[in-house]
Amino acid sequence: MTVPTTGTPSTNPTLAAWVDDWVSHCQPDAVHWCDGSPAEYQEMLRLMVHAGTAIPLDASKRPNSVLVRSDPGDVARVEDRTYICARSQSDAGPTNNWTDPEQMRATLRQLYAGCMKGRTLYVIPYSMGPVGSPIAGIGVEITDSPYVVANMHTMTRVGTRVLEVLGDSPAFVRGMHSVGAPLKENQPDVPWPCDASNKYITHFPETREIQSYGSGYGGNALLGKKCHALRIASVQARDEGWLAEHMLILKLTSPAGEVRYITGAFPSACGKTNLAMLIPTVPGWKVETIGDDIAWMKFGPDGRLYAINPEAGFFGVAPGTSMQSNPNALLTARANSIFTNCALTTDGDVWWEQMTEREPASLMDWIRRPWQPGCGRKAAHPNARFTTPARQCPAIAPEWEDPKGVPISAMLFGGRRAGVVPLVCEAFGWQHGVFLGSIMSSETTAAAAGKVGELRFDPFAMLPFCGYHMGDYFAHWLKVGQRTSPDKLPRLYYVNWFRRDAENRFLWPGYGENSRVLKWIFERCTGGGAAVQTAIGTVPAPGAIDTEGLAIAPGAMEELLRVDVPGWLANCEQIDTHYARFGDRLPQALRDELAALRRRLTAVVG
Ligand code: OXD
Ligand code: MN
Repeated sequence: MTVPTTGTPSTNPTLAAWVDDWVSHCQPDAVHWCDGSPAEYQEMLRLMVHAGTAIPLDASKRPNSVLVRSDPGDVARVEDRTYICARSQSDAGPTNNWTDPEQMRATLRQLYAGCMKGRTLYVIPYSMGPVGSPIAGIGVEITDSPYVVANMHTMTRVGTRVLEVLGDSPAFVRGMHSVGAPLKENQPDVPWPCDASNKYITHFPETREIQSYGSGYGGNALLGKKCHALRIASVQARDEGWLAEHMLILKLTSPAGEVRYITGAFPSACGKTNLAMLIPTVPGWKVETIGDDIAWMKFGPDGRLYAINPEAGFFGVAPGTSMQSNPNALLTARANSIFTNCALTTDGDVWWEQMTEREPASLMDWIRRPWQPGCGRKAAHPNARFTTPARQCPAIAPEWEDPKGVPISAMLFGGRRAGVVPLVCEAFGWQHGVFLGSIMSSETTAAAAGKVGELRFDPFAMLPFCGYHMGDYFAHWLKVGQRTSPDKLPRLYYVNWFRRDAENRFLWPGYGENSRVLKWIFERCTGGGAAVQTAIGTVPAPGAIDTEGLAIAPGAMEELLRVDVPGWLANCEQIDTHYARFGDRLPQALRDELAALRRRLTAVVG
């Protein structure tokens, strides 16, 4: 039986056959090929409102925007249900869940049988990166969720022009997604269909495929983001000699008008969006945004690494975002945005914790319950999000969509560490920088399901996102450093905005004040920036960080830059355990770096 179809089906034979197979297996009531048009986006909003998934916000306050509340069982990425189904378990490595690909395909094939009954199957052709850019990549996502279609419209470039660039090529990432909630005849739908207790987020790196089942939320369902742009792309990058990283990209301009581009890898919900959009407190300096979450980097003809932001929107963490912490993010989300799991105000707008100085007198919270200040519950879910177009960001750099990318001068690695790790430390060279990236650790946040505040090693902020063996990933980074001359490589830095004093208070104010650290890094990249060599790396010399006008406790700067030798020696023990997981796939160069660090630390203690 032919299924009623709207939109223009692709004539690409590989794509058409792949879609046909899933249509006959999932048995949707209808098929729609997405064209990426504004009318299509509006239709998705209309469908969501009609189904009770979304409510329109007051157009005078938040034009063309909706609030969506998910099922409470489907609120974050599910790392324990995320699999890398490489042919050999050893290729997935010790940091990924693994199941044999054929076994996983069989499990999912069964779950997908008839899973779209009563629903529409949408085909979303998308480009990660500016359409046609030599650094960009194409994917096609099949989904039965209008929420996913609408979010993909904002987060990626969707539609006909992508199919034109793809032509008849079979080189696209295949993403299959279903919320896993078929409808029987006359069965009413629920506002957020999902199969909360039976989620699978699976990747088949060798065949560049993704199969996701049961969740409609964020990185579990918007397959262009974490699944394609990080897990599958990291494998492509290894095979082809480039980098797909969990990094923001920013443009830093000095008062003299000189420009440097910087990337930064930080674990989820550690302030990447804030850093990418910060408003410097140092007079005359300017930060503009290229991307807030993912960077794809390839070598240009001049031997330098050029980065693009593969995404077209921001899927930002809402709680904590305010006109104080990140005005540019709030202003970006002023219109044309989808808010998920935020609270609803009595006048039809959204609210979340710390959005305003004073809490509203009453709200409807994210699980649709009445909420008042002091009631003991959060109004918004801690992982509530806004999906908003990057082009609306007041700080977006004019070149953010340049197909050739921007040349990177420095890369930051950072985590959330209450102690030990100083405010900033420059690597001695590429190999030492790769070592610093490999030992990054952070206290966990609400972006992933699980316990918040536990210390975990999160190398390069890629622990949940690396699509292959992490030991091989380190080796790949080392190899990238050998592909060009050292002076063309970005300088590498380890930063920590979250160090605390003995009373557990933050030592560093963060946010716009981070521009002081960026300024020092800029100076280092342009031949200045006074520095001292320590056992752990090169740190700013006393007075080298511009503290003019900075309100900071006496002695805090010294403490922020202090090398805590006993703390680092204890850290080395933890690194031993962390490294032991990678067995003989841990590059010898990193073992050597750890041994050298120990020697330098021991020499300090004498
Ligand atoms: C994200 C994440 O959503 O890292 O960006 O969890
Ligand atoms: Mn992220």
